[in-house]
Parts: sequence; structure tokens; C-alpha cells
Amino acid sequence: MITLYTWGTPNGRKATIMLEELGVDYRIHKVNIGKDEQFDPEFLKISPNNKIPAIVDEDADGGPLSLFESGAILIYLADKYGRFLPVSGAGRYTAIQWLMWQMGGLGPMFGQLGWFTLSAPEPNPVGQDRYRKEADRLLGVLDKRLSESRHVGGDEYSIADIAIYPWIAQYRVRIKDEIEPLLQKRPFVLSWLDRVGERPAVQKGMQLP
Ligand SMILES: N[C@@H](CCC(=O)N[C@@H](CS)C(=O)NCC(=O)O)C(=O)O
Repeated sequence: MITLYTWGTPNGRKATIMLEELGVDYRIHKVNIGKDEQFDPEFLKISPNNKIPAIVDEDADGGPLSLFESGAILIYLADKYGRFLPVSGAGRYTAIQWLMWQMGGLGPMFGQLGWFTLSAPEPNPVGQDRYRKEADRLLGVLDKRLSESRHVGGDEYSIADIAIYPWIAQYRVRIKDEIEPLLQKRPFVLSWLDRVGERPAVQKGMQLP
């Protein structure tokens, strides 16, 4: 059995979407980051960087395995169940490349734009402008990619789509006034959001926990 330690944020939802897509048995252990539960010593044994998501797989090869970092969790689950990531060849590394692009680019930049928009103790136009420009640039990169390819990693739906979707779908609502005008310039991203958002596992994963 896999235990997923998570909360209702985009990084957490990558893991719930993936587990729902796989249709495997798992249980959710909620870590309320609004109440600082990510600093609980028991959770830190699993996720020493005090962030969700993390998993513990009791049935991993070689004994129980705990993992943090959503990208590592997606690669692990894809490899374990042989789905949503080619096992070898160029397609595998192209999907991983876009996964890394999300982990190092889209996620952190959207996250900072969210912080400057919703959480900064006082308005900071310089910070907000910087991250808005980065969010806009990154959506342009994604739009170009999706003008050439049905899914982000290639023709097939993969963990790259699973990693990127919750960031855009959730922030489109969370900081609507910032993201929606940027998205309206990106027709290929918009149609990809519709297609991915129609998947039942994506709809379920986006509601959990
Ligand atoms: N690179 C990490 C980032 C995880 C992350 O930032 N998680 C946030 C929620 S989306 C968190 O747990 N924040 C709690 C904190 O920073 O104390 C991943 O992709 O797993």
C-alpha cells in the first residue's frame, strides 16, 4: 500500500492525479501546511525539506521506500507501474525534460507570482512584475511546444502533463486576474487544458484531499 502525504496544492495534486490515473490502492495522510503540520518531526522523517507531497511505498522492491519531491514521485510511480513515461529512448528523456522544466521553472515562478499577489505584506510592483513576466514567458514556451505536439512530452499523455496541469488549472483560479490575461494569448495551452481537464482521473485528483 502507498501512503501519500499531501495537501490541496498544485504539487500535491500531481501525486493525486497520478495515483488516480494508475488506479492503484493508496491512502491519503493530510498534512495541513496552513497549520505548520509539515514541521511535525514524524513528517520530517519522510520529507526532510518540510514540503508536501511525499509518499511511503510499503511494497517497494527491496523494502519500504519513502520519497519526497513531486517529480521524483511521478518518475518512481511511472516506472513502477510502467505507465505515463516511455521506458527508454528519446521519448522518455523528452518527457523528463519537460517535467524538469515544470519543477525548476513554471512551478517556482507561478508560486512566486502567487506570493507577491496574495501574501506579500505590502504591495511590491517590482516583484510582482518580475514574476508576471516570467509566467508570461513560460506560458509562451509551453504554447509553442503544444503547437507542435499533442501533449507536452510528445504524442502521448505523460507525467509531464500531469506535473504542469495542476499548476495552471489551480493558479488560473487562485490568481485569476494575473493568469487569465496571460492564458488568453495562448490558444494551444487553452485547448490542452480543456483536453487534459476532461480526464476523469484529473478531475478526481484535483479534488483531493
Ligand atoms: N519541489 C517541491 C516543492 C514542494 C512544495 O513547494 N510544496 C509546498 C506546497 S505546494 C509546501 O509543502 N509548502 C510548505 C512549506 O514550504 O513549509 C516538489 O515539487 O515536491
